[in-house]
Amino acid sequence: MGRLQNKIVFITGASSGIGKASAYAFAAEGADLILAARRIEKLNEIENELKKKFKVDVLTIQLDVRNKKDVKKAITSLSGKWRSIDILLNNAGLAKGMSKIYEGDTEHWDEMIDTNVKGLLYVSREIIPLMVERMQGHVINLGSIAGYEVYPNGNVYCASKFAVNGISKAMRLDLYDKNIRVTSIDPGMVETEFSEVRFSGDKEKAKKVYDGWTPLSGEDIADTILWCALRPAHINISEVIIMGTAQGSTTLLNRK
Ligand code: NDP
Ligand code: 8X3
Repeated sequence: MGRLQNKIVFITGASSGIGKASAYAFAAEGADLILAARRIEKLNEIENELKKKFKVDVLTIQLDVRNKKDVKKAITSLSGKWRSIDILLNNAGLAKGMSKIYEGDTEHWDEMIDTNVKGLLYVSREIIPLMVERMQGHVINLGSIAGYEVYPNGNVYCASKFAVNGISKAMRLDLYDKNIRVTSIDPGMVETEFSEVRFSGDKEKAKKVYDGWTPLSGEDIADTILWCALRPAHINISEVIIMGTAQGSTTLLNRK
């Protein structure tokens, strides 16, 4: 019997990378899942696999977290047991481009801030009240090492993750007396679709980021997220900074 039987986990950005790996990790512990992302066909494939392999209930929602109205509609229309969300994994996020602040693409800036900051807030605003009502829950936010350390040409992405860092700290102040845990998971480089998205589909350029060293995998982060979720109820893991052994900082990599 899984340790999260009868628990409900809501994951944003579950169609790929860390979110997808987390869906598998939570399902393996028996949790029922609400999976949200824009690419519904990917979510549907994951749903089928999870149901078959782990016999858990899965609900998929096509959702762009940037759309405040859609976020509200998706969450207010949840019914029955699906309203009793135990764990919210605020994972949807992305980087777009790398450039000097005076040369940045403002469309990229909007996309990063709207997704990483405003999207996370919209989803949280709808789900946390359901947790407060039940006086239980766990919010897990995907921050980044980029929320502690700025690197050259990372300006707006880093700023968006500094914002997530601040939001996680603020959530903890607002929720510690509501029996709701808040965890910030802050990885260094993880090999997912992240770099491909950052470099607008340039697979070669994306691959180079991970060449010559062993980066973290989505599964490594999912394992850490699950570990936080499985701590006894009186323990809140506030922040986890996790990097590959060959990563010394946002800019230092021990490539072979
Ligand atoms: P991926 O690109 O593999 O996954 C990103 C996920 O976010 C996808 O499922 C994507 O789904 C979803 N997403 C993006 N935009 C939206 C949106 N507007 N609405 C809903 N879902 C959206 O990258 P990762 O798994 O690496 O990234 C996950 C999180 O981890 C991000 O917040 C990222 O900033 C953070 N992170 C990543 C690190 C890394 O090096 N990879 C390191 C530190 C933190 P879809 O396109 O289907 O909507
Ligand atoms: C992703 C990690 O260092 O590429 O948040 O910005 S980094």
